[in-house]
Amino acid sequence: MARSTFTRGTVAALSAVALFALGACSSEQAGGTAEPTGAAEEGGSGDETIAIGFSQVGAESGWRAANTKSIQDTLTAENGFDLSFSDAQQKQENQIQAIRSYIAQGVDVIAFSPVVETGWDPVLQEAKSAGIPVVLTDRAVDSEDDTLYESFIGSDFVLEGEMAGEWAAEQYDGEGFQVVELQGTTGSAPAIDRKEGFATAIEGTDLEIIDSQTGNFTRTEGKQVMEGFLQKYDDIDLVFAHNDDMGLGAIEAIEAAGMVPGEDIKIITIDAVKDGMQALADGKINYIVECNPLLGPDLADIAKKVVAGEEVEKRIVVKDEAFDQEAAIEALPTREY
Ligand code: GYE
Repeated sequence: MARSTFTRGTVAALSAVALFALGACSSEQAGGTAEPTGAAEEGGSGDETIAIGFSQVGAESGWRAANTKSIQDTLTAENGFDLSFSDAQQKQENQIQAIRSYIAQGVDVIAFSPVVETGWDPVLQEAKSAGIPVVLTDRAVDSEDDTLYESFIGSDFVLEGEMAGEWAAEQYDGEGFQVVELQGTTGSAPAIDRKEGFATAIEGTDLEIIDSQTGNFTRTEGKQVMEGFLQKYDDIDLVFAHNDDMGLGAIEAIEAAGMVPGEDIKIITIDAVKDGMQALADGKINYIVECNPLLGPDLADIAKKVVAGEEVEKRIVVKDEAFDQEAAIEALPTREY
């Protein structure tokens, strides 16, 4: 796909200007949390409030909690939004239902983070027919028709997987490492892309993925799957977990089996949320590739432009860093999430 890209820094700068301009003409208000309201109550006549419906994936991880907070803290009445927020509990049918109810409410914009990649065309077509623009955040959809959404804001998950794999190869190639992989939610963009990126990066090395199963991005399932791996194999050298939470679950399983995580079995994860970074600082995780969850400001910016009928970038790529133990110790005190 040939898509134009726009980096987060630029967007953040633009959105800061937009928010400042808005703040300057709104009356002082204490910034409370966004309320799930019935959207544009008076039909939006006169005032410029943007009614936005947001369908969140769920509350499966620390990353998701930080992402929800960023969205709710940014799409406030003070910033010119009337936010309807819903949590789909990791179920596509719940997201489809939420999107349909936003269409029925007649919101100005719909935003969502699609739990899985496929199966969205019919509901997105309904939004399009109703004239309601859609913005994707965090995860992509797999659709032939990219007129079904205005913009997709989120990280490059293939690159994240590659960064994890490159570090693994750099550290451990030549040692015949046996790797187990804890995959994210089956069919989700980050699970598909991180798996692909990691596999590509370790190609041609002697690191071998001996098993790969989903832990659904949760700590509980990550632990259960790791327990299964530990029963099945007695020579696991490295865990690649598609997020911190599953890596933290794996730590519990490894410790329960009488081994030392980070030493007997190395661990690489993705996200770099607080709990993960703490485990990295403590030496229980060896390396973390960041996935920035603070998408609220970019979403606010794009939503305003879309409603104003302005042209927006089709793809906004969020930049991510990576951390080893030393970098985690340094970053932790000022970490926002
Ligand atoms: O890595 C994981 C969350 O879609 C990038 O979803 C997101 C992923 C994140 O559950 O922790």
